[in-house]
Amino acid sequence: MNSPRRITRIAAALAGAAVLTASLSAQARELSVSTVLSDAFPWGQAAEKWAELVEERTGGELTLRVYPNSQLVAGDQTREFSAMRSGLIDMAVGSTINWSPQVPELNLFSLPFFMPDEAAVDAVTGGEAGEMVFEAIESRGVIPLAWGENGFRQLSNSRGPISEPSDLNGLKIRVVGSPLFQDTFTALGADPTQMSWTDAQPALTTGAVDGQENPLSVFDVARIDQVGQEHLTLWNYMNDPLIFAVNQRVWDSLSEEHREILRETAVEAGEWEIAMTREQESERLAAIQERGVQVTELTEEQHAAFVNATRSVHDKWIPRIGPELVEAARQAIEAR
Ligand code: X2X
Repeated sequence: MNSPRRITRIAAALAGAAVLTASLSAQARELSVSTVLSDAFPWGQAAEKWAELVEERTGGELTLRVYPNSQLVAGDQTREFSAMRSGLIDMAVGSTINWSPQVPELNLFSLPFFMPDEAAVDAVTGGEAGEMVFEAIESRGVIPLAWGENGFRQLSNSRGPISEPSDLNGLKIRVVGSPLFQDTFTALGADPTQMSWTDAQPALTTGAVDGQENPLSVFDVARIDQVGQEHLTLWNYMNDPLIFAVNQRVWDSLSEEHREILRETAVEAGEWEIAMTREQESERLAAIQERGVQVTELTEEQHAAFVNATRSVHDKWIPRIGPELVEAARQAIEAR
């Protein structure tokens, strides 16, 4: 039975366990990371990679817990930045599009046909313009750490091939909840409807919308063709970088060592994800074509027609983005 000695031993063991638990919880700190897409996509994999590297380099003292599918903002991805700024979310790997309603400078990346290729994107993010964008984020209470990439966004629809602006006439296109997109697709003669990614998939399935735009990785992994999107136009009209970032107060509460680790691992995870996303583009396109999607590439002339049709978007948005920032980006692109 329970002898006094045995009870003492049990009490000692319990006390030991309590001390151990206390010291473990004092050391381990869990931080939430919001993403829109899960780890079925490069975007979600970027966040998981970051978490993995942080766990490893802090010896488990910091744990990043990734919450995909915009679940921390109830599916409303355009509220992610505000939630991170207010501290509802500790960190995020987020899209420049989704944060642009709160950080107007981020609309730089959505200016139609402004960034012609990957080298242009790298020249912008890696140079003075990129620093200006990071300062704009920081001035709003969020610390940006590194870049990732959702990718060049391509146009799909269920009606027919699109090779000139008039092909978009009257087509209902799902766009993200960022006002610039409304302007771009209106300028092109389409009928844009803003909705979250969560709402986009059912809208495509029921045919409530005729088309959408997203990078090839999203089109491929989400099997957008299987909801009737059988026409895809490769028009590279904009690139959608991702940004790894942390709430300011969370950042301030971390040790110098942990901050350094968070930053260097974000850079590593971002570089890894950008390289992977780009490498996979051609095999994704091949897979999409194999599934029967009709792919349209634009001639130089057709491309120019889209550029001309969207000039008014530049006129309206450059003052909001900041002419200096746009100029710094333009120079970086020219010098690439
Ligand atoms: O909603 C979209 O289209 C997505 C998933 O690409 C973004 O979050 C910008």
